[in-house]
Amino acid sequence: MIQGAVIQDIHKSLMDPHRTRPVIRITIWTQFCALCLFFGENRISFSVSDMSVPFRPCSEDKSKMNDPSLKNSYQNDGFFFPVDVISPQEATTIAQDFELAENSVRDDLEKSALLKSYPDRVLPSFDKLIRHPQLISAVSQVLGPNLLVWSAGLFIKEANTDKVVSWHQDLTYWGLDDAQELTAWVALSYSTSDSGCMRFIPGSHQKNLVPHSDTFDENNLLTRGQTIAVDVDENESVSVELKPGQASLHHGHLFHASGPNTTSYRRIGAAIRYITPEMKQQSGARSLVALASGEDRFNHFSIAPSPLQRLASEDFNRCKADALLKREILYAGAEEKKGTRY
Ligand SMILES: O=C(O)CCC(=O)C(=O)O
Repeated sequence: MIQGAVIQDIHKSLMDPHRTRPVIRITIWTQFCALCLFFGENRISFSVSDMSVPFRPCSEDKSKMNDPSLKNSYQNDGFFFPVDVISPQEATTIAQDFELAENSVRDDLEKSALLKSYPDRVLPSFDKLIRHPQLISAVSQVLGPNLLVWSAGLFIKEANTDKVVSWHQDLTYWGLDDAQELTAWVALSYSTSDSGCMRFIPGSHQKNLVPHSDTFDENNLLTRGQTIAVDVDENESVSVELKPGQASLHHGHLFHASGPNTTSYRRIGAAIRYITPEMKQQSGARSLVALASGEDRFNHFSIAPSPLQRLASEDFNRCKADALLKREILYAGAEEKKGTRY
């Protein structure tokens, strides 16, 4: 009972964002999860809707990684989830590594932006994540064994924020010549309806690309605040709730969006964009990719080396050059170029 009270005390202090800074909160969360594991989860009763418990052990979930229906569901619906990639504890460690890095470059706006857009190019922990065997195994079931990562940017929704992502199709502005692409969105915190998880429209990937209009809404996390300009029946949408360490897979033509974060925790996800090496930029630009699995016999892109250490200047410079190139691609034809991504 005393143990339960101690744990509940830690839990209460973690709920108050004014009392703890993000990095410290994650450290305490790790200890909190360890306590929960040690004393047995059953003795502590937090309601499931209280997702302010970001890193909770979830050992009972069976991995769907080798589920034979993965490819069928993906082809029919345009998405598949959940895929158990790493444990909640590993997800905590990666989120913690990012937040430490975020803290150390906080006075440098350029590096801060690059860190969010290229965590896999400047942090070894994220480079390892994009190559994780569980992830590669799941993605290969759809795209085959040869995989490049075109980008792996973070989508972060701070606690109690109005930031949203409007209905869109990913491949609209990426300037790629084909649709051999898949996003694995890996949750590094809980991602629930309350914290603004993604919503997918099943089967919408079969529509090819539809017209979008740019809003440049400052509450929109997309580069151009682009939004689908045809009707989207939101009643058909599926909420993609994930636990830390789980991923969803979605097709580059799938209609998807996400709402605000009304919880007291920070929702973090890495959107890892896998493509096949046959793909190329329509402009002929050699954008920066990572060779995550297999081989590249096409040489359409510039293959980045793995980061040798955290936050190396050489890696930031490589990302900066690619960000200039990607901005040209992503804002092609746009009236404004004011987004902060890339
Ligand atoms: O993280 C989100 O809320 C949206 C992410 C998204 O649109 C994407 O990964 O394509």
